[in-house]
Amino acid sequence: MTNFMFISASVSKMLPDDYTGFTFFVGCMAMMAASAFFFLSLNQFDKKWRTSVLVSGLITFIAAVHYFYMKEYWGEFQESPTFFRYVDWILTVPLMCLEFYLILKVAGAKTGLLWKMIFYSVVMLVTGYLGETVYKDQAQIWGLISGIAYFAIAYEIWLGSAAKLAKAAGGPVLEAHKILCWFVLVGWAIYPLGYMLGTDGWYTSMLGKGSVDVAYNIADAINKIGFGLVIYNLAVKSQVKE
Ligand SMILES: *C/C=C(C)/C=C/C=C(C)/C=C/C1=C(C)CCCC1(C)C
Repeated sequence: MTNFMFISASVSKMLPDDYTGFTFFVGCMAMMAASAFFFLSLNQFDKKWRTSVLVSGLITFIAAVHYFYMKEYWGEFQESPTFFRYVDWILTVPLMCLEFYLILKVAGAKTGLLWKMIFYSVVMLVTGYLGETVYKDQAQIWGLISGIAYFAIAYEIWLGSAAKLAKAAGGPVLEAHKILCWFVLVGWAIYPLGYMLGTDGWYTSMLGKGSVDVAYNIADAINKIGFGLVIYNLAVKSQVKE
């Protein structure tokens, strides 16, 4: 009962000109809809592809739950929910690395590749978090370290061992791998831009408070849902062929 009352009391007011709040709200709905779509499609796939599509659904579902908290936090305090944001990322980005590994398994991907990419993403996110919270006045240096780790991920999939495995796999796997590579290079590049928007003294005055969240929210929608759809599409194509 008390729990229920807490939930009903926690619905915060949305101001009509709160565009940032709007993107949190729409983000939450979009992630929920995408999760329903991926989960409900699971039955049509055989075992080999089911795991990949399941992970797509988990990524958007984890995001949906975090967006629920983030939109409340924003509504209540009109402040960036940086903590929830990074908890979401630290769970979902490694799952995106897992997607790369899962589709490349047909070409003999080893778990070493998976751990390497997870390691890079943890470095990228922990240093980004430190730059946005604990060491705000050294945002540049933490952002730089984070950027190097981001570059390492991009290198691995575009030119490193993951790229070689994709070439060896060929066909729809290679096609899907290429599209995912573009997501990482272009879609993920929105995040460092958002980070710069949020760093004091850089562009904060240009677009105002909340612009960092708008950038992150748009990037999340593109990357999490788009990424999932590429995997879904690959699963559909491969299934027809078999
Ligand atoms: C679903 C969430 C995703 C795909 C999040 C990705 C986040 C990044 C690629 C963040 C990158 C950052 C930098 C490259 C430098 C500045 C700090 C970060 C963490 C915003």
